[in-house]
Amino acid sequence: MTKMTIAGAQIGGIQKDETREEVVARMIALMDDAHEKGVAFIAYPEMTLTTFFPRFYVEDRADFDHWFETEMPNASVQPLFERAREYGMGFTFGYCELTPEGEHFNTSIIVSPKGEILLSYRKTHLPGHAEFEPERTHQHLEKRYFLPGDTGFNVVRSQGIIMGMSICNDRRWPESWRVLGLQGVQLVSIGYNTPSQNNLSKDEGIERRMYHHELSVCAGAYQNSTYAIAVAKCGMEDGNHMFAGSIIVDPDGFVIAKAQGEGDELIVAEADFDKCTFGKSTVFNFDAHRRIEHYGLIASQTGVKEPSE
Ligand code: CDT
Repeated sequence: MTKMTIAGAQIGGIQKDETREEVVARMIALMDDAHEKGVAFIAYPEMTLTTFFPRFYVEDRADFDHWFETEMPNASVQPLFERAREYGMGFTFGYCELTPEGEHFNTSIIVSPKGEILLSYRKTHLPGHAEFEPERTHQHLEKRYFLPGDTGFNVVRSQGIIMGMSICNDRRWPESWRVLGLQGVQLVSIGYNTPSQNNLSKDEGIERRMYHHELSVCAGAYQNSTYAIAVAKCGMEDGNHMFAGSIIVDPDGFVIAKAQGEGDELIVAEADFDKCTFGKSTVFNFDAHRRIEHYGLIASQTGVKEPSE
């Protein structure tokens, strides 16, 4: 029997000139609050340490290397690691990783209550585009600044359960969830930065975007019988709005905690990980019911091929 109090630490907008130290102080304030509430595991968003810079274009991408971390942990985040160790709290957060080989990834890590990095995940599904597109009102240049992740979706045992990660756009792809589900995942943490502005469709307002976010996380959790924490960096960043809507979802696909505002905010839920067993042993007993002989296209074909007329 594993029960645990889990939390999502939503972070309000981070402006361009905010320092890592200032952001880490905000993260620690939420961690202090979480500790008072008995939280054992806390999830922070995608790219927690900096503004969501892929909205800006630079010709020479090296000019943006200052948004990246060349080691983890480093001096800026050390106080967060120390506070978590003091509290015996596990955590996860996202940051931009620049490897010694000069590769750029959108990364997140799971850290044990002892402060050890147990798992590193590099974002697989990079939305947006690689070049400046003048017809867009807002640029989304993740494909310019990051390589597609090379880790795949892995899990780790920590704090008595099986944990895994996705990052932002990954939550919309059932394939991400299923690969984690096939490893018995019981808690998926997903950080996100989702711009509210729409570039190419006037019909798609914030309500629809929010619905698609919740739909994706609830479906992923239900169909793999896992808890999920989906946590935003949101609000206004340098004049650009990103929606909030951080949620914790149970293995039945129900939202059990939800952020009310668009600033720094803690959402907390009691998780009983035994509840993962029901779905995993009945309707989503993969071993009993999956038919992999019919799923080949999923792993062999990227785009749609329609039949000939
Ligand atoms: N950060 C991130 O992946 N955001 C995307 C925005 C998609 S619209 C270009 C998301 O899926 O939320």
